[in-house]
Amino acid sequence: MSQHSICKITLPMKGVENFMANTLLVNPPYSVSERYGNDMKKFGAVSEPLGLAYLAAGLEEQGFKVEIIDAPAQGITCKGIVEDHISKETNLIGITFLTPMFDAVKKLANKIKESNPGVKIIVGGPHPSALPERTLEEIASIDFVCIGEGERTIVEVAEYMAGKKEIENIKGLAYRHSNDIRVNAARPIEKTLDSLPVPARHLLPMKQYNLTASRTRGSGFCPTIILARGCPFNCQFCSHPFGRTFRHHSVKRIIKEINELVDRYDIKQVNFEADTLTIDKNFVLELCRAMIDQRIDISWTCESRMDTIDEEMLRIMKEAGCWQISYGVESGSQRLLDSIIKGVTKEAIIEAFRITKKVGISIRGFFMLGLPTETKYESLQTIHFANKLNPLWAQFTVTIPYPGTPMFEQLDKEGQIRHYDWTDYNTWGGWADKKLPYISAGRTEEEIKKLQKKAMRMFYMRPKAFFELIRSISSYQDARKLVNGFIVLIKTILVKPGKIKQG
Ligand code: B12
Ligand code: SF4
Repeated sequence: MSQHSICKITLPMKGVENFMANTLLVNPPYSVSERYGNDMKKFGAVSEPLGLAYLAAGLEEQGFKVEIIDAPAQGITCKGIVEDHISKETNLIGITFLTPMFDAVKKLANKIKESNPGVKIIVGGPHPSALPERTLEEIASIDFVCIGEGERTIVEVAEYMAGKKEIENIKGLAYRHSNDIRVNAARPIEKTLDSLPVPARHLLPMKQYNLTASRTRGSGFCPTIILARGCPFNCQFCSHPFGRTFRHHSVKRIIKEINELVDRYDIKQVNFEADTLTIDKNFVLELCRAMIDQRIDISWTCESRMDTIDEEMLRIMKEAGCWQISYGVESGSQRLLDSIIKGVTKEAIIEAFRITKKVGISIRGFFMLGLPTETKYESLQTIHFANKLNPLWAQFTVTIPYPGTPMFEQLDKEGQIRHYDWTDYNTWGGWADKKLPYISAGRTEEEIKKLQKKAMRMFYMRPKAFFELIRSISSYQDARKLVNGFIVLIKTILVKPGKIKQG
């Protein structure tokens, strides 16, 4: 089957006799250049929409027909989706939706409704989950919003379409009723993650995916497995899409997913996703021991909080194949770390970096610029702190108060949100030239955007960073990625930044 063609499967029906919901799930056409800007687009990740693959697996398990279009990965446009991928049988279309995808989702939903008025459209994901009523108000062509985890909700909506379920009984759903919008009772979080079927990766164009150079070695092909959901911490910029209760898959299930990826796609590396993987030390130790005992020979990366690791854990992670951890450092100012309720001190960060390097695990650091009330001095403190910590890779993003975060609520209440053009809510706004939704008092948009580029130059153009990256090269692909990266950085010195939108 071509990786560019839509993946189709037909399953024997399990419980739905007459009217079948023929569901099409869509990752909307939101291109890598829109996300990262033209200069950085080569480095952007094209990663699998695992949320849709989880939904599809739930639908398949119940005997519903389902297809997935991953528009960015398959290079399919809005017109292409509407003209070539909606069949006479399609009656339910589900679209996944992060805040900056707003325009792409709106355009797609409107076009679908124009040419297929009978088709029902449901959206889900962090943006509509945070603003269900507003999303239905702002996009008239959408019929339903799924709030929170969607595996059970989508199946119940498909059952409703088949006349087997009352809409008011579907938990975690917002919908239109006459001229009103109704929001049903909340859906409880999925307590036992293993009760969810393995994501339907067979419906995704798996070979099209590529993670960034900073997260892969050799080839960029590095699928993701979700190990856990939920996080009890309180970082003010985080929208907690999976709630505050940490839940993980069983080690048995995780090993099964790894083995499936090895068998089907011949993977050599994998990315473990979890809101806070290392919060449960016993779980991490059990997983790593199982990987070592079962001689699972793949290398992996993960993200973690610096106050939830210790040397014993890092050593066994390394032995089990972990070669890189991403840490969210966020700021070099203790005042700002406290104000965003990060819950770590600069000393704890320095110590976490020290032991991670000592164990021999490479580090990717995330840093935020333009936090609420941040001064220019504090921005520079963050860049200097990044240089001092010296991870192998550093990522500097502009702070965006995303709906659903305490930061958004606070700034919105204070009247400090500059605009609600959701498509500009992009953390790469300096590169992709977006109008920033928040700027702290006394600072300008132009300055923050320039700073995002300057931070990268100040970090990567240090001889130490340069030579460590050269030392990390393990293949021809790695070398090519690095050369391209340096060309982009040099361009930021030579070429003036693009015009900044007014408004
Ligand atoms: C891994 C990750 C990434 C990865 C890959 C994401 C991917 N595969 O697309 C990378 C690094 C590339 C990334 C990039 C970005 N990310 Co990100 N990312 C995450 C992270 C940590 C995990 C996402 C994940 O794997 N989820 C697992 C799957 C199972 O969940 P899911 O997709 O949300 O789907 C479930 C429900 O949401 C729902 N659902 C989702 N879609 C639909 C559709 C329908 C029809 C229904 C019924 C239900 C439904 O059901 C699913 C199953 O339960 C989350 C934090 C988090 N915990 O969610 C942030 C998060 C999703 N990212 C976020 C953001 C902002 C971005 C960027 C926009 C940043 C930017 N450049 O400005 C980009 C955009 C990327 C893109 N897809 O185009 C925000 C979103 C906030 C918001 N209001 O939109 C989050 C929540 C982090 C935060 N700040 O709080 N991200
Ligand atoms: S940013 Fe990470 S540690 Fe902080 S609340 Fe969100 S998931 Fe938890």
